Amino acid sequence: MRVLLVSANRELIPDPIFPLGLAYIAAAARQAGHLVAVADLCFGSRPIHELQQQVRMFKPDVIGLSIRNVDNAAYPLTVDYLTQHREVINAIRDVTRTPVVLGGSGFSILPGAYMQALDGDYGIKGGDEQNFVALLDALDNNHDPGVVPGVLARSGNHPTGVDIQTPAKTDTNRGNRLRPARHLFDYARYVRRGGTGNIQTKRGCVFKCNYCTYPLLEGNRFRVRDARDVVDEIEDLLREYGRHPVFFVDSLLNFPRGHVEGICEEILRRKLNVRWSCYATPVKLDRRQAQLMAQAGCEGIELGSDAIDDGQLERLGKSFDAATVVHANQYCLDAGLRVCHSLIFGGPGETESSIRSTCRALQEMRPTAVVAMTGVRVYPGTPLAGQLISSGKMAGNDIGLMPAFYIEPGVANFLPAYLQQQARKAGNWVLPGMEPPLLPISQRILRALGVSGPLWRLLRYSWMRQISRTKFRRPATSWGIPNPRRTLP
Ligand code: B12
Ligand code: SF4
Repeated sequence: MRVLLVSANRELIPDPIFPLGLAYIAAAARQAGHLVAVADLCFGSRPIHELQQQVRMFKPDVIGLSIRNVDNAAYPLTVDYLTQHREVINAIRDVTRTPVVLGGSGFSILPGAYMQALDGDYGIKGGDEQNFVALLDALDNNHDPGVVPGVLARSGNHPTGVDIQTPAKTDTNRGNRLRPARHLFDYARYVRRGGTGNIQTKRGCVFKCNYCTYPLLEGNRFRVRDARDVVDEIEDLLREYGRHPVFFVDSLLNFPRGHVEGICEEILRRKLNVRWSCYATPVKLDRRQAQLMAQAGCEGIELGSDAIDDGQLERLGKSFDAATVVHANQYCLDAGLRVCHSLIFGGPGETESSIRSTCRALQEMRPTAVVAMTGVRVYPGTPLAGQLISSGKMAGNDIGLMPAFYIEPGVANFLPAYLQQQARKAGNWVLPGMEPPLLPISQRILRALGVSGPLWRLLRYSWMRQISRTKFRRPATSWGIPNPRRTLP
């Protein structure tokens, strides 16, 4: 079949991100013998027009539309991408009647609602490339696509638009060493403009943080790649595209124990000169692990700490206590790693005292950077959504197509001003929902000057604070529209 794969994502902040997931889908479809073309809307000056032209010329039998982001997950400066996704699908419908298959992480969070909102012909929830291949086969052979795992057909929509989530099916590609078809895209441009490439070493997450979608998207077990296979891919990347830093897109790179160690040892064994960064958990992050990561080229880790207060960590369903975060932070700094803490303030049960204790701990820990969210983004199908609905704190209808956030009412008035004050005092904090993290133009200039790797690690410099802390009030996004109804209390 002739398959056109479209990456709808045009967000350039914090960086343009190479559509790795769609590159996997493309590789699987090619491996199954289909003729694949891609339309990447990220950089084009007239992306919609260019897409229509490509559809007319390529004449696809099937179009796969990848929807990565639903919104920017930040409050109150929430940016919702639905309008832009509608624009893309309408443009396709204007020029062809070819069936459109929706997929991607954004779609998989709200499959039923997105099927309705975009009027997709088919949708595939989750990341198993073989499901897409099976759907293509079914369409090619006039079989019933409804029997393909993870597939939603038009008739199968949930009438309410609110999704009933089940964990994504375990994917099968780990065994056959599928490599993303990066060559079909302009990977080098993403590296130039975004400062990093990306690579995946495993899927899934075994932890049960109550607000998190990752176990729903990728499954609640780890499926890990062999370290040699991962490092082969890194070597290929550096050979084909020149030396550049990579971001490991795994939910957490340093768990289960032994996984990151295997990759680091293989990098060191091959004397590979690569800079990389990743998400990590403080669980079992000890001195040895931090040192090994630093030796193998890690230039920064983003710790999913969420809070540094025992009560609040427990309420968020985290699997560690505040002392574990403090120690992990210290091991990383001692090893020379830069550390950015991702925090969520205002979740259920948060109090002024728990907020202050997290901020006090941060002052003492002196991390490289802090990204602090005001309120917690509530996604359908998560344990948090269930708790909030059953306790009457949110209505089921509130947790659907429009981005929903929860801020504990007792701290709603105190929190925004307090966080802004902390951010001003510390100097290295980013408050994505309240202060735009970076001007698109500043991002562009930094990357054009050859600054690569994660930009948060530069927040310790006052010039960086200057360009990311301007008083501008425009959207913190290149093409999304902040929702004007959302204001600070
Ligand atoms: C790593 C990551 C980042 C890194 C990326 C670094 C890099 N250089 O790659 C950073 C930190 C920069 C980042 C930024 C953002 N991110 Co992010 N990120 C992720 C994460 C953890 C993994 C993404 C990834 O690469 N996965 C690996 C690939 C292989 O999987 P995939 O893309 O999902 O593709 C698979 C399937 O979805 C499917 N698929 C994909 N396309 C298609 C198409 C079709 C037709 C089909 C059938 C299937 C299909 O098959 C693929 C193969 O398995 C996800 C969470 C997650 N676990 O998915 C969040 C996630 C994608 N991010 C999210 C968000 C919100 C953002 C930001 C908007 C946050 C912000 N305010 O800055 C920005 C947007 C940046 C941008 N320009 O788009 C959300 C999106 C949902 C939402 N709320 O909208 C997610 C899902 C996290 C969440 N909150 O649940 N992110
Ligand atoms: S927040 Fe991190 S550790 Fe917790 S479930 Fe999500 S990906 Fe796993």
